[in-house]
Amino acid sequence: MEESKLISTITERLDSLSNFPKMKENKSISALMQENGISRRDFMKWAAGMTAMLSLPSAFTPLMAQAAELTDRLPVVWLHMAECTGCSESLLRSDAPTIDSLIFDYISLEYHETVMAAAGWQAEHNLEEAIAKYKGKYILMVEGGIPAGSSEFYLTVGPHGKKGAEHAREAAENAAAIFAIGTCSSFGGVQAANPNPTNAKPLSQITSKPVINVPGCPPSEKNIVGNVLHYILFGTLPSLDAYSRPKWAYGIRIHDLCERRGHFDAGEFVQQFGDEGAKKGYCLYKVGCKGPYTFNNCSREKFNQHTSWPVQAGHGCIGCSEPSFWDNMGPFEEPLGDKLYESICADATADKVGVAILTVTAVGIAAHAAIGAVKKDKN
Ligand code: FSX
Ligand code: SF4
Ligand code: F3S
Repeated sequence: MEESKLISTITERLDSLSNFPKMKENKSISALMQENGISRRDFMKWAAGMTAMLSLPSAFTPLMAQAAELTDRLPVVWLHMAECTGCSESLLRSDAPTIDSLIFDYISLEYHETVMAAAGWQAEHNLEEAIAKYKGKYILMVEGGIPAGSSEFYLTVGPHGKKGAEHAREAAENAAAIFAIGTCSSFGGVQAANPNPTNAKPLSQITSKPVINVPGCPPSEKNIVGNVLHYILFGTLPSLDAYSRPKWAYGIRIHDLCERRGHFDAGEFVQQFGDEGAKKGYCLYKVGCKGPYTFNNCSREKFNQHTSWPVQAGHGCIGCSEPSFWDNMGPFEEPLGDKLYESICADATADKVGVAILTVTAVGIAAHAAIGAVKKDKN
């Protein structure tokens, strides 16, 4: 769709959304920002950053700001399955609240076990009520892998003793959009790591409804909030990759925009943590960086208000947004080399093609690292 047409479609959508009642007696987003020492100028800068992150032209910035103001019109139900709550924490725990975390406060969270006061019967009642009241209108976010056991008897939640899988399936049934938040919910995560004793599954295997995966262990707050804003702006599924991840966030490899990439290309590697190469900021491939095999926007968007990210802090990427990274990317402080080659031969899984492609890349990357190092030694 051409830009002006798209702008008018979105404007119409936002106007109609602004006629929806506010879900709660929230302060306006501007008041909330002001209270936390964030100026309108900072807010607009953030909106411009979000616009660029979603690969939209800068003309969309005012619409992005308006969409952020309307995040309190969409009810959100957030369910916890088996996980460490790191996904919620990545949004909630910051000593100086970021605009993303304030938006998370502002979103109309109708149900979220970590932040709500209710417990027991009351909590379960609130969940049922939210699902019935906002039928077909709420956004469902599910965090955590879903243990399926042999008869789904794991993860019994609440006074009725319902199973996590039942909760997730029922909530998915009438949701307007469904996000699997974190690698656990997207791909099974640490629970599903070999030997997966609870038969943990990703959300997409529990419901037949379309699920948008937002992986990362935990995912960046920008990718969570960005998905909500994308939904408010467009009301449709974003363009997804083969693993149902939005391409605007997971369309690039960590390695492609890494600030240490020049050192990789020049064959300059950290050989062990703390050596001269580490002090010079050399590439972390040989101490285990999985950036060449990992699709995520960390090297572009960074964390903590764009200040740093794992590789900048001196540790390699561990591939936390990839399926089965606990099994496939380890050991985390050793290069992958051609290790995967053996594991695929032994393991005829459905992921064979994906892993095989990865392996070809792995062998190529390992070869580059070796050749690069030889060249360097000759020099
Ligand atoms: Fe933890 Fe979320 Fe990792 Fe999983 O993040 S940070 S184990 S993705 O489900 O809580
Ligand atoms: Fe950066 Fe890792 Fe790639 Fe090296 S291997 S350039 S540290 S992403
Ligand atoms: Fe995860 Fe790698 Fe980013 S470990 S947070 S995908 S740098």
